[in-house]
Amino acid sequence: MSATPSTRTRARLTRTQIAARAAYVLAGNDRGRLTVAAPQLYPHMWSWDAAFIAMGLARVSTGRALTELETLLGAQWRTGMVPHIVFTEGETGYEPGPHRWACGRVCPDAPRRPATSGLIQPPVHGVAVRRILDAAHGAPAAERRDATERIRAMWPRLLAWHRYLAERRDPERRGLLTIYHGWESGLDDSPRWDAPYKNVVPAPEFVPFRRADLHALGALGGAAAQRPSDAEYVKYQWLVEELRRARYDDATARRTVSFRMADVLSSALFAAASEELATVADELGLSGAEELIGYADRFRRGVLETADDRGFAADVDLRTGEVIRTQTVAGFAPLLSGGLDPDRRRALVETLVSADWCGHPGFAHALPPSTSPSSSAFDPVRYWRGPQWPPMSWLLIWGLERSGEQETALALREAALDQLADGVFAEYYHPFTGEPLGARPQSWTAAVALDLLA
Ligand code: 9WN
Repeated sequence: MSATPSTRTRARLTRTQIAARAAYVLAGNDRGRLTVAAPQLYPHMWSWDAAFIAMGLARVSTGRALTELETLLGAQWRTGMVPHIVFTEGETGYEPGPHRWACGRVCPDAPRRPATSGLIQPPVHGVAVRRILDAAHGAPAAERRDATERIRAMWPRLLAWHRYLAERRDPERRGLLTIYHGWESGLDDSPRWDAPYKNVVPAPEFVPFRRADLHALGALGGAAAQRPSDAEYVKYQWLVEELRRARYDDATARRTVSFRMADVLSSALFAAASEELATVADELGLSGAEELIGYADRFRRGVLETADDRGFAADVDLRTGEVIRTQTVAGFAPLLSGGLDPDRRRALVETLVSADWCGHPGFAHALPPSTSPSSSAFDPVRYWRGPQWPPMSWLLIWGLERSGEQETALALREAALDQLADGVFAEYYHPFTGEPLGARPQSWTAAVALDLLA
């Protein structure tokens, strides 16, 4: 156990102080046209982090928020794919770096510059665009006009992104997005992927490279026990190698890569983001509203088809057709996609607040853990295997609000702000002690604080 004092003894910030410090963190991590995810551990732009960061920045400046999305979309592939990492030039502190991905070299659809990874992350960008436009409604006329124009200008890229996902990541039209790597889910080492990762076996000649993440975390005083294990990391690296050999071509990857999962949480977020973008299209008179509503319907249905009688959703192993039921936060996907009948929605909210989840009597803050403490896979310090992640709290608060579950949303919002009052803006938190874990300051944590306070 680390010597970090528990939340009970650490100084607590007022709400105004949280907002001021969160804005300060984002300014410190700002590199001009992008905000690094976390200066030491993740010194580049990450796709879904950028969306959350843009939502937070929108509370300070809608113009700067849009710059974030413009930078990300500026790295879009010809296929419409938005890469999970946009590399900042000259930064060598993260592995796998640009030379390992080699996207620009092996794939004609990838940009040569900026260098990017060859994966995706959960498509929450449409949610960010909606929130930026909402924030612009309250801004001075010139800022509002500028925001509207810039959203119009990025619209073809947003549509291309959603089209890419609907066509290339769900060619069988199940309403579920295919992922080829746990990194694509954003919940890298979640127990969701334990079973499918058993089939990921690096070739005997594969030489794993140095783990820069452990070095960076060590410098921050964090322990290796907070990160995915070495055994998992070799598989992560091997999957990158498999994808590179497939030249990041979706049709080839579907045949050759040893991990192919239907990700229920990303699918729910895709449904929600499509719906949000459709409202933007309506408001600004842009094309594609019907198409987006079509995606929202299809993916909502896909998510709900995996739900059990309590509304709890599951991933599907597309290599075997097996439904993989795990006690992870992804099970609450229907609260994000919407569409559950009122009985099952109630049941799902009751599960969320039960002692197996947020309501565990030992928790420092009644927030969703990444994995249920009642699961045998639960680990309170290790990454997505137990700790509480502020962006995940944000998503569930947002989903609850959209589902009309205001009371629960409010309780979670209070708990989330209470957690963030430590002023550390950590990547994730120990559910029992409230101890900050992982990278710090983490940009998306600061960003969700700003949005929650708005
Ligand atoms: C791999 C940046 C990202 C987040 C992910 C989180 C972590 C990367 C890593 O950091 O993943 O993409 O190196 O561990 O799991 O959700 O986007 O903050």
